[in-house]
Amino acid sequence: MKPLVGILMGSDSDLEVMKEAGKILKSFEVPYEMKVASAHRSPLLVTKYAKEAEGRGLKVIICGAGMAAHLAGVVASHTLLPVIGVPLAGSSLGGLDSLFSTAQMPAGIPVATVAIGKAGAKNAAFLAIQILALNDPLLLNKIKDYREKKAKEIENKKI
Ligand code: RP5
Repeated sequence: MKPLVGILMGSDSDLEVMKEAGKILKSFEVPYEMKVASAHRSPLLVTKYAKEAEGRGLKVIICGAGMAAHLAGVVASHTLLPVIGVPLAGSSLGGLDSLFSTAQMPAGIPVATVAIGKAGAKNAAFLAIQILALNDPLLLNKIKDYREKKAKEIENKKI
């Protein structure tokens, strides 16, 4: 199946965290692709990817990057698809640097920024699923079922 979600990351050192997004998408049977493309080390590749994404059928792009994390912002500047940014830790600033770099986009070019690290990677996938579910009743039911299951798990917790 053609991928609906593109997961980009600035380095293969980001894979350990960003694969969490892939796991969630897979569990909801949402086709996705993963690629390393760096806004500073391979800027032409990032530009090409972002410009061609919509034409290739992608609906949402998730970008994970650490340090001076401009990947999501650069991608967002080249496409009208929704872009979700995952700030990654790993630097001496623990991810605060990437959080600010990803979230603090000037007005007009939005990046939907999620939490730092694995929780953010997972939430990026959930947000992508919710965006896709706007036009996909089956996917909407799946996400509703998931939420109900999670709520029941909490209700049934014994401590
Ligand atoms: C960013 O710099 C990447 O997204 C990564 O999080 C960070 C460090 O990259 P490596 O030096 O590990 O390749 O561009």
